[in-house]
Amino acid sequence: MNNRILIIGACGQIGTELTLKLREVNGSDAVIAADIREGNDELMQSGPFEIVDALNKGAIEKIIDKYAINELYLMAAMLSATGEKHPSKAWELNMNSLFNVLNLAKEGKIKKVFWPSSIAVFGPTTPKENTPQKTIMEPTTVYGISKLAGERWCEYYYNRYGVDVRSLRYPGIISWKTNPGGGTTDYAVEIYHNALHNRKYDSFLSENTKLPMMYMDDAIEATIKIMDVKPEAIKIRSSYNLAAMSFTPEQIASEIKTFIPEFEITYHKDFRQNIADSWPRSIDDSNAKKDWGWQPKFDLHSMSENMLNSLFKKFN
Ligand code: AKB
Repeated sequence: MNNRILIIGACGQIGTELTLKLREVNGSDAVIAADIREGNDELMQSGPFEIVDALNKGAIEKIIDKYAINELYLMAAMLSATGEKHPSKAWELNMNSLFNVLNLAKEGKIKKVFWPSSIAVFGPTTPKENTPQKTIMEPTTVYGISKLAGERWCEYYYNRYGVDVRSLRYPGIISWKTNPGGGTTDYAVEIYHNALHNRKYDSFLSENTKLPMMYMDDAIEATIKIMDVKPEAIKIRSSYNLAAMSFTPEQIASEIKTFIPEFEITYHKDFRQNIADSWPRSIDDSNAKKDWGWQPKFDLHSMSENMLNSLFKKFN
């Protein structure tokens, strides 16, 4: 059966690049982008687009019927920092959008679902280095609580109703095409923009705050790969740990200085420091490597080179 794909939350940081890549692979007409608002020109001009609220199950169902969709990526979510400002809205969006999609799959409307989880499922009592797939999970943010609950529901719908749902615990994602919004790891994107345009950056996380991160190209590759493998290869139906690199603000700043020697960083922590302090510093993703052949390509140096070159071309 040919893939007929719907991406909800297609205009966000990951949704935008995922849509473009899936259109490249499957053909533009087979990949429907949907979001509550329009996206950037490249996304809007590359294929079909529908306005949809992820909380409106009936509206999602209409789009599924209209385009004969069989595969759905639910990328709409409220991230960690914004979630702390609007806890009940974050819970409502993150949970009910997932229920809408899982129920549509349970009703046989779609055959396969991708839903992103996050390193935010872990909390201060989780082992911080090389955090295992299975470990203590006591998240302290509403975003993390919603992702952990979502993981349990994904596994439940797989076990109870046979829903083919697949998921990754994304680390902080770094990209140049679309900005992230409302996350704690967003500093690692802002820093490149500021390095290029202002030669300085004021970090809202302290110099030694080490967090797991990944370049967008790797995140997209992992997402497409886990959706492509046979169902039998997926041994974990909650969500897979996923890793590429870990670094601190100080380490990313000194890497940027190898390209822009005048660059300077200062530090003024805000409420996001507490969130970052509750998360792992590095992740053990050996299950993803073993079960479906995951292997990241970018490290801090190759990512920085690619980010700075791409941003330079975009703005000049
Ligand atoms: C955030 O910072 O909230 C996200 C995430 C790690 O899931 N980027």
